Amino acid sequence: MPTDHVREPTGPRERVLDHGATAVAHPNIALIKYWGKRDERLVVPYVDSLSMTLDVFPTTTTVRLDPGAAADSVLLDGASAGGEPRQRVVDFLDLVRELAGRTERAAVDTRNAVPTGAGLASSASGFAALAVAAAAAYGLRLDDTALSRLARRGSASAARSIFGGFALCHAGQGVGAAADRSSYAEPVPVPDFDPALVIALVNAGPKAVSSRAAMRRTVETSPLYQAWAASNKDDLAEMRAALHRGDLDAVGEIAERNALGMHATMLAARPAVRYLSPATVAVLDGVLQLRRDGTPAYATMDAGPNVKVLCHPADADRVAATLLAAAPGSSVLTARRGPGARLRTGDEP
Ligand code: 2P0
Repeated sequence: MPTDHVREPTGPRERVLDHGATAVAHPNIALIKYWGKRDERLVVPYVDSLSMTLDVFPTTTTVRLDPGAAADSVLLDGASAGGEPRQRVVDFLDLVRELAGRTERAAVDTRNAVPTGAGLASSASGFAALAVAAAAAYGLRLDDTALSRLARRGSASAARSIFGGFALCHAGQGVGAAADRSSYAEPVPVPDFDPALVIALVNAGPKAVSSRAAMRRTVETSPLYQAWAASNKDDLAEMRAALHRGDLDAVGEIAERNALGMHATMLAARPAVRYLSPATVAVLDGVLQLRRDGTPAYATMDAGPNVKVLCHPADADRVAATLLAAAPGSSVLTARRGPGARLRTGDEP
């Protein structure tokens, strides 16, 4: 679905870019985590995961085909990307080109409202937006399941950001093509459950170890990994039931233990991977204090020091104030459930 035709003079030869498509996607936070890949090339997870897509920190990505170009160009927040970030986008475009039977190079312009690489799921919103925009630009007609499978090839958590609200990502069965076909996310409809997620940003800088490298090391060296992966199945079953009951306390308790268990697997890796900082622990103390004082609040942490706290919307301001007091110097923001990835039509700003 081409949305625009853009002419851009590029020096001596005027180059015509066309078939552009723009997509918007939001990050998601896993309540049941994905950690570890059973196929690194195809990005197939070891475990199922379940997440909430947020209404904050969208990524907006435009893909324009550039038939005259010898290579893809990638702009990330206005700056030309190089190294691994660029290579991941180029690899992803190669996959889309292979699926579409096309060869044109592309110009990609992606803008994150979320701090990149800080454990706030920028790769989830990023590859979900790129999947939707690139599929449209290259004329692929994919349903949401196929888009989710495609987004997974960029980043496993991106498979879930294709959908709004709550989404379950299947680890899939078999190996090779069978694993690729059967690993995708689908929505988990729980229309009456609409909690708040208070995000405590204790450090917005990029992380020291990429989640990709950290999960590889965890799978290869942590004696706790298999035990956590096995317990994830029970956590998922209990989480689904708790979501359907709209039981915030059960959802929160399961999410918190699942996240702490995931971090325990990393702490036991050799050498250890530790994303949690002193400020993270201070925020966790704040969450415990809230519960002792009668306010339901439950924490989850990803591949970074920031903490996301699940609570009733009516309690969000109190929770935010407590977390700020627990970790002075941090900033807080309240998110709710947000929309799935979608193409932006030409008349939107
Ligand atoms: C998750 N995380 O389920 C887990 C929990 C972080 C902790 O998915 O290697 O950027 O691109 O598949 O998806 C972060 O890892 O990693 C992540 P790749 P991704 O949200």
